[in-house]
Amino acid sequence: MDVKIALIGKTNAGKTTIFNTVTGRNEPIGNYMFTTQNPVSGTTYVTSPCVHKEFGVIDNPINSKCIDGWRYIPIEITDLPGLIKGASFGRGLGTRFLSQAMNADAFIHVVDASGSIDEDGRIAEPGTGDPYRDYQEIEGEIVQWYKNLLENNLDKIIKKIEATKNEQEAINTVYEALAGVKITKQHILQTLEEMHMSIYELRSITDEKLWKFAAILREVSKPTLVVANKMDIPTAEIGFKNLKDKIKDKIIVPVSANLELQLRRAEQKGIVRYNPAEENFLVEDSSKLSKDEKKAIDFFNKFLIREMMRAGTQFALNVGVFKLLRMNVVYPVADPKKLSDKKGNVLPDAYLLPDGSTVKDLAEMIHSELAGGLLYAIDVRTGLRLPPTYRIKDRDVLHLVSAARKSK
Ligand SMILES: Nc1nc2c(ncn2[C@@H]2O[C@H](COP(=O)(O)OP(=O)(O)O)[C@@H](O)[C@H]2O)c(=O)[nH]1
Ligand SMILES: [Mg+2]
Repeated sequence: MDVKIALIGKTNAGKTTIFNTVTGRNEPIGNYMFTTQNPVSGTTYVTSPCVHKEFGVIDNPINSKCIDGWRYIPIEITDLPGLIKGASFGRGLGTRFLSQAMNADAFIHVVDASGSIDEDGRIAEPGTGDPYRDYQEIEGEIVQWYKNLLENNLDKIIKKIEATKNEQEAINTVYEALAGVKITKQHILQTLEEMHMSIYELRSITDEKLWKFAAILREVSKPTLVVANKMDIPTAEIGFKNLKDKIKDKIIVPVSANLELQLRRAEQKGIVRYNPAEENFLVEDSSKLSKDEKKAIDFFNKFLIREMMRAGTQFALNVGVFKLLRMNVVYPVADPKKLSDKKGNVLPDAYLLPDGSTVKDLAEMIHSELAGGLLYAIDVRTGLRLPPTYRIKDRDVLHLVSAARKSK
């Protein structure tokens, strides 16, 4: 049910540092190869202005948190073992990682923008590495993995395609063969459309065309955001510019995971606080700041925020969930007058639903019984009755009415 984001990227790019920063966890960070041996998942949050102010109520969040007027809505983040060139053929940790990555709804591709790692991900002199090459190699590995997956299933798919004259049915067979890796029918349709090809062409597809098919399928099935990490190292400025010049089709967010990790630890001690409205850190008690912490704050707020504009891991997560995955926030309530659940918790839950989801989809997400007897929803803001086909808008507060009276 949770939205899942996976961190991908070359080994030593800073994935685990980012994971620890956003989850508050303490997984081993290392400057040696493959510190992370197995995928680790944790909870982090995206932020959206909470509706409680608008309704003039004090809320008691259950599934989420409300801090300074911001709803922190949980998502799942996975840190995956480092990739290197050749992984799709078993090099390094190989395909063990890749099949795990497929559970995600979106990727954050972490790149060492400072060029402090070599081609194989070993720590090197800053500026000697090539961030764009790292990015391309990892993307290449993922496309290759998709291609392998298609190839391994191609005989099966072709047999099924040949058994039917119905194009929709033929498309279904492809998607069924790939359903284990979160590829939907919509993804297949979109890929065919962008390729200007019919599903029947898979029967005699060239190697080159299959690569292109895999590349497009990878793009549509795993929307991806690029994080340019290690911005605290001076050589990263050039690396970041270079990435922006060469990667035109993706959002690139500058980050310094190391500094942010320090600031998040200071946050846990109550010395600073992240401020989602301005995407910067506020100092709560400057007398308690260590010299390093002060430097980290200055760098984050002045350089990253003022000069680079929009930066940081929280911004990256929000962009991933709200822009790439186009999620809306919805607040279901059992009692439309008190805006509460049955126990009296006001605005208890905030859910993420992809744009285009309906009242019916929300009901299904909450409870299948509720969906079965669903009659309509009440828009708590206006008091209007909304049909099950109503498309939910961001920050809707809805009361679902079902014949089964299982309303939440
Ligand atoms: N200077 C600097 N070093 C970083 C940053 N992020 C990570 N590192 C260092 O890069 C190395 C690899 O980090 P890690 O998170 O283990 O990378 P992973 O292999 O991608 O998980 C460690 O020595 C980190 O301390 C950063 O923002 N700035
Ligand atoms: Mg790691």
